[in-house]
Amino acid sequence: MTGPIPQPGPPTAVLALGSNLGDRLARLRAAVRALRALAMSEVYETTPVGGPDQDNYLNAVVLVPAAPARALLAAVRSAEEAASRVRTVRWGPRSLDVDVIACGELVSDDPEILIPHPRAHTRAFVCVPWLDVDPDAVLPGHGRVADLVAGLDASGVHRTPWSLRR
Ligand code: PH2
Ligand code: MG
Ligand code: MG
Repeated sequence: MTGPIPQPGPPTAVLALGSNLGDRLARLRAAVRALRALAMSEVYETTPVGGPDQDNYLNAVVLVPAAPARALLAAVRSAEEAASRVRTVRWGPRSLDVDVIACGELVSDDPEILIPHPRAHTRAFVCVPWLDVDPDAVLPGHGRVADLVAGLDASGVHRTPWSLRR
């Protein structure tokens, strides 16, 4: 084999962001700043999956420095609270939802913060943007994210021209 030896980057956690209430793009951008994202995906407009009849989401995935499960949960909650999130209906409309998807090989069976996220492998609105920030991503227990995407219905996931940077 020739060529440079690939250097692993710093350990990161994968967070999925979603918003379908208010100024969706502004909410995601504020979350990216609050969470000190190291890398960010494109922004996708997505058809709601599950829950009541509701408006389309904007979804994205960001990488943040790896941390213990409870520290990730605290960061996520504080970003959600800063977006004035109110918890009402499960899977219902929300100003900002931040879910911890994975953190390397970390497994958390803490009911407050399950890692890896138990439904991530079924969600094109998570797996498609994840590939933007890590084309070689692996979801522990489910394999390569690129392979998962190949088997998911991504017809409701549309890349937008908008950027999380501003
Ligand atoms: N989040 C949910 C339920 N359904 N659908 C889309 N398209 N995007 C989401 O972020 C989303 C959803 C629960 O958190
Ligand atoms: Mg969610
Ligand atoms: Mg959530």
